[in-house]
Amino acid sequence: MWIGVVTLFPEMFAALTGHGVIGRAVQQGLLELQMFNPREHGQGAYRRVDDRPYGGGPGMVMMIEPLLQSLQEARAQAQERSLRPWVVYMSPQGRLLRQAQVKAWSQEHQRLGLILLCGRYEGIDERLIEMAVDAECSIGDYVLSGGELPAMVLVDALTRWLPGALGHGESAQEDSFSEVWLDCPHYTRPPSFQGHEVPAVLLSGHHAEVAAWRHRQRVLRTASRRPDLLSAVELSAQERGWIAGMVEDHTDGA
Ligand code: 9WO
Repeated sequence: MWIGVVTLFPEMFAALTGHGVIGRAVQQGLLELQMFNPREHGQGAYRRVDDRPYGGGPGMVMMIEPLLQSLQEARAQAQERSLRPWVVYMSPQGRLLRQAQVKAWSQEHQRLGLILLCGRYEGIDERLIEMAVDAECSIGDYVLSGGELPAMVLVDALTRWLPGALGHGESAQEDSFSEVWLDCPHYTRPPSFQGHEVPAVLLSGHHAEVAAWRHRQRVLRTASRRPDLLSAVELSAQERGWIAGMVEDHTDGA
């Protein structure tokens, strides 16, 4: 997958490409990350990329022209690879990123490529969004100092779905569970630690019982911690029963 990133701080992305799953994906050629710095198209001797906001107020706004030139540079690189990438602006005003969308985009944009636009200051000139942005993407309801960390979050989430990116031991949780339910609790040795025990079923060796226990834990944790996620699923009678028993049992696993 080819991903172009338009950013004033390309060095930040070394944190992503230098380690672990993403680093390996880059080395294996599964992921190509290309940086485009609007500073190179800045105006005047000081390579200016920001200006004061019309209407007044504090802070600065990123100017259209340097960003548009970086976008054109990125598009040209995409074209050389026969790609037709979307431009995605990382912004708290965007649609909230979810795992189902990550999975869909990882497939879609393996064919098309992706250009991630990272804002700084108070943001970018709205006309650039109208003219050149296909989607706005938020990773959560908080304001940061720029779009770079959210862009890295998106690249990380997408890369995990690239065929061959994860090792044998790792799984992208391809089952339908990962989009719907929270994860179950995990344990490793020792079986008893300072009076805290590993649930006996996990030591039993009964694979079917382990699977059933894990599924129940996922359902109960989702119901107790993120009930908002339940509206997206059709609950089975068994799952409804587990949730109904939650309050009496005090066994929400949370
Ligand atoms: C600042 C601000 C202040 C008060 C109310 C709303 C506000 N929004 C912003 C804002 O969007 N500032 C941005 C800083 C300008 C563009 C880049 N910045 C950014 C991107 N901060 N946080 C993100 C971001 C992107 C995706 N997902 C979560 C946060």
